[in-house]
Amino acid sequence: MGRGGRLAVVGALLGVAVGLVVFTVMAFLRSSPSTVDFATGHQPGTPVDLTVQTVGSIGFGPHPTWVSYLTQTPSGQWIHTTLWDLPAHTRVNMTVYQYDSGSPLRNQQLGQVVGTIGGDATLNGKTFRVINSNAGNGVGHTFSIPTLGISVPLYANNSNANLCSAAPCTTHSPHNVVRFSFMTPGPGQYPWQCFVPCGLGFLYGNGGPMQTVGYMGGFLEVVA
Ligand SMILES: [Cu+2]
Repeated sequence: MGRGGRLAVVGALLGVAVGLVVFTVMAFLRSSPSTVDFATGHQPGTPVDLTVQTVGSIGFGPHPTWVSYLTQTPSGQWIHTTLWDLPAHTRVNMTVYQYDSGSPLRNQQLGQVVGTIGGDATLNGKTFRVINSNAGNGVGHTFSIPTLGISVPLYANNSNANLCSAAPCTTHSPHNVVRFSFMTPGPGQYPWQCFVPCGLGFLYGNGGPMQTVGYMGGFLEVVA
């Protein structure tokens, strides 16, 4: 093969390699979870209802065994995402369907409800300000927005019960309903996450789903 031929082969191989890299990068970028829009068309002064669920294992996608949150869209569809667009200075009425089991908290501080309107939350209709995770079923997850000083413990289900194993779970499975409200601040991006080290099989429980957007953490994109 002449010099020109060899150059052509090398060039072609290089082209394929670059193409593969670009394809992989684009596939990775596209895989980021979608955002549920609660801001567009919002009537100023009215609250936003935001409903999520926690499941012990998502049951599909690249990490079917990972623990996860899911979000319900305004039209009622369950989506595997933790990214929300929200209007600024607006009351958010949160409902969490908690389908997972739990354990005693390593840090008892996280058993407290902080930063919500009224400083409390309801568990299956009963108001509470703290959960003693050393009693009963323990705590499965928290819903926490560190930069806003908001945190709510999510009481767990009995791990011996017939728990839902794949999302989205329905209320036919054992669950706890946790409700609370908070105010969104001014525009900006605010991370939220679970503070229970629930990443089973990862170092100290803090890897995997605990550090992957779409599973145990996400963002509030607060818009004006
Ligand atoms: Cu968690």
